[in-house]
Amino acid sequence: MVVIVPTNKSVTEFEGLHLYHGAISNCSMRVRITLIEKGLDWESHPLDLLKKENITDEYFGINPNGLVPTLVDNGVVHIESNDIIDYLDETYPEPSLRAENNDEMMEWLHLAAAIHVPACKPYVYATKIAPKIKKTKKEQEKYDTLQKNQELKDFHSKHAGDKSFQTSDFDKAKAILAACFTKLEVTLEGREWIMGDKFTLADISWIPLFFVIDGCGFDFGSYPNIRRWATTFKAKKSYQEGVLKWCPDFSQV
Ligand SMILES: N[C@@H](CCC(=O)N[C@@H](CS)C(=O)NCC(=O)O)C(=O)O
Repeated sequence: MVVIVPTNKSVTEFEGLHLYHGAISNCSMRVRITLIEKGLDWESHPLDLLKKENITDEYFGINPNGLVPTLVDNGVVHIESNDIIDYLDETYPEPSLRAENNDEMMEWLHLAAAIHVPACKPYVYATKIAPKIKKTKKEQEKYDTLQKNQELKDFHSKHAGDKSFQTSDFDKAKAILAACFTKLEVTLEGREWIMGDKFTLADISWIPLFFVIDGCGFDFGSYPNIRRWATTFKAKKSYQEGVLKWCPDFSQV
């Protein structure tokens, strides 16, 4: 659980579940799917990342990294999407989204979290997002003042101003993704879901990753089990309402 003491105290007054999220954000998709699977009511606070609505004093006062998603549960602020979905399943246990083998399930969540900055973010920015999200000089100055997280500063400096991602950044990201999707492909052999017969947080963690990376043109031709898994989850209401309602087609972003 990653709980934040916000400097923007307005959120501490919130009652019930509130989600700050982005339509095109794979990390936000995880939390939306989980809330829908659980049948929980939540108040939506959408932020348009392409309009840089996350880069404000108000939002950095809630999420100190300026990232979506942020969940506020009765005034308590939670960040980190994989921790949020784990928290939601523990706090609102019905229906359960937990595998019998909790350790193995959590490894999938930790893996998704671990590859976010080294692989997912550079792949998505290099293929699609970076040119659409260029900051003006003024916006860059604002970001540099607000952002204290060095890993995120380093990442965003790679496409600041006239700069763009190097081929080596992209190749490294693609190699990490290929290794992880190969592990997923092998795991899904003979299984409906990542952990077997039950749909769990492991699927919820990886479905949005598949959705955005596929939308960025990654070739899933040699991953038949992943394509079958994708067809199965595409029929779920939580996918239609948690992903497609907000972002009908990532390749069109
Ligand atoms: N580890 C974080 C990563 C969150 C993250 O990077 N969110 C992206 C959208 S998926 C974002 O807010 N990007 C805006 C930015 O980098 O400034 C989590 O899992 O919640």
